[in-house]
Amino acid sequence: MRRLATIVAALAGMGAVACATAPAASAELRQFWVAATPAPTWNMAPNERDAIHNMPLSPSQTVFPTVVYRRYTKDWGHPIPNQPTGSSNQDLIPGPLLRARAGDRIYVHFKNLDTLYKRPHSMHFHGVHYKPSSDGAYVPGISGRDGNVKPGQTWTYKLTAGSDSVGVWPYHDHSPSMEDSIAGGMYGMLSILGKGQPRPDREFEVVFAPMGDFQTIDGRAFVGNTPVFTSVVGQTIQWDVMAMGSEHHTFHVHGHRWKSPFGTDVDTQTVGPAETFAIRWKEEDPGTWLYHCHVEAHMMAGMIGIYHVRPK
Ligand SMILES: [Cu+2]
Repeated sequence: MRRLATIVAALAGMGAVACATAPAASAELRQFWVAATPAPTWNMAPNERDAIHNMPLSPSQTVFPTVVYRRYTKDWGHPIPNQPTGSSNQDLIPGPLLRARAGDRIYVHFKNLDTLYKRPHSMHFHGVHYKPSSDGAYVPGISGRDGNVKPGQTWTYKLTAGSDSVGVWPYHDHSPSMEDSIAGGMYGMLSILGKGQPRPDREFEVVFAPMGDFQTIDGRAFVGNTPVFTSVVGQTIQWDVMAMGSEHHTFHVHGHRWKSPFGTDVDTQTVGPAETFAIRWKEEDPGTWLYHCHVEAHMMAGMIGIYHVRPK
């Protein structure tokens, strides 16, 4: 008996030590407020130009009403930019970049403000741990309110970033209106750092998705409309790349190389629907570069943009 008590005491002691030194001690609760809000005149090509074929486009081809995820201050006080400061000249598509670190708890407070189509919406997250009530996917007769947030309603998705959550992951509408919502740009990314992993100086989000008659990057088509990403020589930059829809894409950056998941040097990497990857490099090549999907039909339909690297 005494021996058992000693073992229990020893285990308790180990537990105390484990708790005191556990990285969880530095874990945070990260809270985000996001709403589904109308973007009644979303324009895939605001400059009304197909810069690949050097042809004019008309608003009847490029403008359509949609609903997007938008980041808000606490308790949906007022809207704030979806993208990290200095990382892009775009907003609204994709939805907010939700950043956290392994070990963190993440609360995403979602409100459906879809006064345009008055559809139900939801948020379904990949890559993180959660209970079924935070799944956000609608299945008739099985799922709860998390997968079917009606206009005017709210839901809080409670997530945890594990050590197996490091990297970038999609989130998207998985409600009864999922198909229309994703076609209209209701998707975004989680970006989760490992414990102690430094944040990059610049983080660029590239979401390849078809939209109307075009192939878009972050909801825009053709150079002059797609995101212009910028960095300075010496900065560490990270590309967060994702595909949504039903097609595969090949992410290509001119004048740069990176390590593939197999450790080989590449300058083009494939990404399929709901797949993601994050790549990093220390920038040392000043100039104006192109990035694009290398599926040629996609590039010709708008999937191409500009990356500016300023000298130090
Ligand atoms: Cu493509």
